[in-house]
Amino acid sequence: PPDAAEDRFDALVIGAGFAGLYQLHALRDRLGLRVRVLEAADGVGGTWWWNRYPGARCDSESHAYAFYFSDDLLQSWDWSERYPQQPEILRYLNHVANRLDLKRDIAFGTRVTQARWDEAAGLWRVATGTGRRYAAPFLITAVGCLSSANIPDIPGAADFAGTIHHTGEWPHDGVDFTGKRVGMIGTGSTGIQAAPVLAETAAHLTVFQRTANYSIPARNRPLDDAFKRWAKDNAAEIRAAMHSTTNGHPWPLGTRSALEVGAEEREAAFRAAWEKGGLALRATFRDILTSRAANDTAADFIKARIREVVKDPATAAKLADIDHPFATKRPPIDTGYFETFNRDNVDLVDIRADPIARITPTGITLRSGAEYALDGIVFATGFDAMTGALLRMDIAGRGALPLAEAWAAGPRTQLGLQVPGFPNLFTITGPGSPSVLTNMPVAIEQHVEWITDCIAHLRREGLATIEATDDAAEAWVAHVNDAANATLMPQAGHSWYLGANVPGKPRVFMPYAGGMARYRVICADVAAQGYPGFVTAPQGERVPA
Ligand code: NA7
Repeated sequence: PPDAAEDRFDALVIGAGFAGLYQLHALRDRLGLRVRVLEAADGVGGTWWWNRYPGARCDSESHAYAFYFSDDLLQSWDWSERYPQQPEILRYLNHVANRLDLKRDIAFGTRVTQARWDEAAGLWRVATGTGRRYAAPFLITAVGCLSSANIPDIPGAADFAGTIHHTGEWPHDGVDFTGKRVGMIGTGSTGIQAAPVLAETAAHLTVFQRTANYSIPARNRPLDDAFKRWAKDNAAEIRAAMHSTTNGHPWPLGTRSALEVGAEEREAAFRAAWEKGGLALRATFRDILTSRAANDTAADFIKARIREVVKDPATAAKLADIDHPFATKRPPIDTGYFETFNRDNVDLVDIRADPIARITPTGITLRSGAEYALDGIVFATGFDAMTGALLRMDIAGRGALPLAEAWAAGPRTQLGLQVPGFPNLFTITGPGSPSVLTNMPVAIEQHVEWITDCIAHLRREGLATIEATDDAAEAWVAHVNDAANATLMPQAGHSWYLGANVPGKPRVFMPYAGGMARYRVICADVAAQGYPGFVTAPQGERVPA
């Protein structure tokens, strides 16, 4: 019997970032469904609500980091910079939510604590931290790929007398480091963005580096009116370009091999990309991510730039001692990262050579006994990527099967969108989707539209449930694996693509590396052929197990 204290909807969406906002709009305003979005935060924004650390900005270019499904949204918004900062993206998402009148259907401050498939009722029953319960036949997760903080388990952290903050859970009124000695752990995209900004206010910044990393200058700049006009006038062309590329950015990969041109020409191409900034260097040649010899030429070029920029040779050597191929971990872009180490108030500590032993009340102590006195510690240590946010919600499917059990050996999905044993559960940017290897809004639009079309199909056909088959998931996991192995990406042992950053997590290459354009075709074919790889059942009938 329906619980009296339970709110019934046609669909529940978890999360109000890019994905949840568009999913709400699509289901409510195109299909006419009664939808509720459940959002843990007190506002929209997702990633951009939580990640308020100093220097937080997007690595996609602003004109491409936006919704393209609505001309009104495109024409009613102007980005101020080539790479938008967190506050501007948050303003943009509020603009979207207001323009489409979305907030009235979002329950803020509502963290999902449990979701159970009720087979007899054909409903997902959802419990939340507020005590309010919800139910709907469709449950769609829009929880992001990088939203469950990876907090390192360092002995003594609880006794630290100063402040400790993870970048992805940053206080909304900021942290004042003026005159403070700050230690930052982690040199991924986040640490590389934060270090130059932290160094400007802190009395002293110590960067604790476990794994040296490549980074390319972003060459961020304000956008002029001519560019803003151009982007608006050419929205259709930009959209078409983003739909045609492997990475969802509006620029294609090079067509030549790095090895088919002479050393001088190659160097000139890398130089031009370095001056252009951002992700251009990865796109110079077609085989940067597939041939180790080609990759080495790009890697050597970047290492030479690091040694050129950083004045102290010992520090330069540590920063350039990079052991993974370029772009096999998410390639950061920066504004003055390597230059920061030329400041008098910044030091680099190599914790690969001398690991952190413990946090003491006054700072960090390394295994050698070296001590660093600190007033504040910043964990720029990343996320339990792709699966973390899903697994912490306590989702159970048919036969009360916990998702954690279904994924004990690594995530298993059909197209990254559905999990066998979990009828009517859709995972936007789930593991097995290209999401994190692409310009995220492009992946999100495609996922949302596919899910919306799928639900429309079910309703049209009088079908109540859809569920990925085991065989389809097995084949898709194998295909995701093959796609990864066709690149150099699995060679980066430390990458969060592989789950290797979280102790005890199964090592499975999670995102689909076959390219967004190819993925788009595969998904469209599945829909056009009547959803092979999925089982559907009419109202009142069980999905065959
Ligand atoms: P990343 O890319 O996962 O980087 C995390 C960094 O923190 C990385 O340098 C890690 O070193 C380091 N780390 C993680 N755990 C520890 C411990 N326990 N001790 C020392 N150092 C540690 O996360 P980001 O937040 O920078 O970026 C995430 C994504 O957000 C980014 O790719 C963009 O898509 C946006 P490791 O390499 O594991 O040795």
